[in-house]
Amino acid sequence: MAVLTHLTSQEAMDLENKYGAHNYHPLPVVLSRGEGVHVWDVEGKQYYDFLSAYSAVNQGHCHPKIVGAMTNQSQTLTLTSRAFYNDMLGKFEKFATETFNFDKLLPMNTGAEAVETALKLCRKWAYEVKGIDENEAEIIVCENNFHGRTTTIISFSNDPIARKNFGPYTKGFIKIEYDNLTALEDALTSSKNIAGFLVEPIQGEAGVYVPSEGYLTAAKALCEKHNVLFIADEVQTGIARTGRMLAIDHEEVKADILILGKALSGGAYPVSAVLANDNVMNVIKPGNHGSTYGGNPVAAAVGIAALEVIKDENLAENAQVLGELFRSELSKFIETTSIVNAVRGKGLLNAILINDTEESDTAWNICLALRDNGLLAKPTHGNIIRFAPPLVMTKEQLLDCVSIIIKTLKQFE
Ligand code: IF1
Repeated sequence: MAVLTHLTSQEAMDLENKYGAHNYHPLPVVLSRGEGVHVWDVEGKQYYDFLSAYSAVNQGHCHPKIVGAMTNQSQTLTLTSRAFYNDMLGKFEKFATETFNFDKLLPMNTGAEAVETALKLCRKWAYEVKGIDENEAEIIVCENNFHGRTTTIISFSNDPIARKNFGPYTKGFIKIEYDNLTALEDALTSSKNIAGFLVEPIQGEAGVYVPSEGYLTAAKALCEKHNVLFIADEVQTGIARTGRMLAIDHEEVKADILILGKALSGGAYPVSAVLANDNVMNVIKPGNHGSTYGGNPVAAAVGIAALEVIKDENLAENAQVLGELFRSELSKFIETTSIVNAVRGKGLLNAILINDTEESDTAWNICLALRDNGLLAKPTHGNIIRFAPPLVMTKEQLLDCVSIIIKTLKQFE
């Protein structure tokens, strides 16, 4: 078989099953094109994308401005490594630090790399600025977190599937209950070696858990009181997804270390970043950290275009308005049905709780039926289905999707 022949969906799935590692269990649909809020499978069927590659495609699939920037730069200069300067990185760093109001940015590629970078940065600050004894730094994290899949990150995960048989695990992390300020204060006072608090402003993978109003504000204040860095992982919640540029903006909280990824590139190219002010970022010296592709010219061009699209098209405002409409429509339906217990979320990061056990396959079967009805979504844990369409969706399209979702849910009543 020539490598690039057209495949049927089944042929494509068979190839992946035979030649690919089985590290995923995808919904059985094979996509071959994306544009805006729509994707098409290899047989040409159109779907609404209600996952957005886990909130990476906030700007819509194949956004022309982002693809144009990527194409132009790819025909000019793709990669220099950081052994030399390039003419794009500084522009991206300036634009992004001004957008998020930080002194400096450290560019990486994936979200997990950015989380790892933030952890290293926090530890080095702890030893060289706070004065914690070397190798004694502790970072507080939350139960049911999701920050990526590297060995250190899964070391502080409590998801057995993500963690089991990948030991020995990295030390130096204290787990506390999410959205529990007493637990945070207890952890902060439990040791003089606390360096940072790493938190998702909304726990995405855990099931779109929105913390209590004021939690992030109070948590930041507690961190300040104890000279501990507040580290916001906005890889999934950032870049306008929740109705503000950052999810922590809903409470006007400023992170000491901000982690971005996913929609920082609009889903066109791996781009992630860690932002901090000089009092933190300047502990990093030449040779301390880096990556071959981190800050490459294509990533920089794509990152600039992706942020410009968010601003130019007012996507945070659109996410806010359409998110309220989505939850309002679903809430009305929930009053009339037995199959859904609740809807929750912020902006266009939402989830519904299916009225069945975590172990049931009802949520999965609902997602199969949604696929048949022209909308793609996927369960997070067991009985929770996440809904996260591209932020470029129109009101008419959203209402069309709401009717597809309700029609599908009724099939399971
Ligand atoms: C997969 C989950 C979501 C993230 C937060 C860091 C990262 C992620 C808050 C790491 C990545 C992705 C990973 C992707 C599916 C998706 C995901 F289901 F895995 F948990 F969104 F909830 N911080 N989340 O959400 O970024 O290294 O992946 O670029 O692993 O299948 P990454």
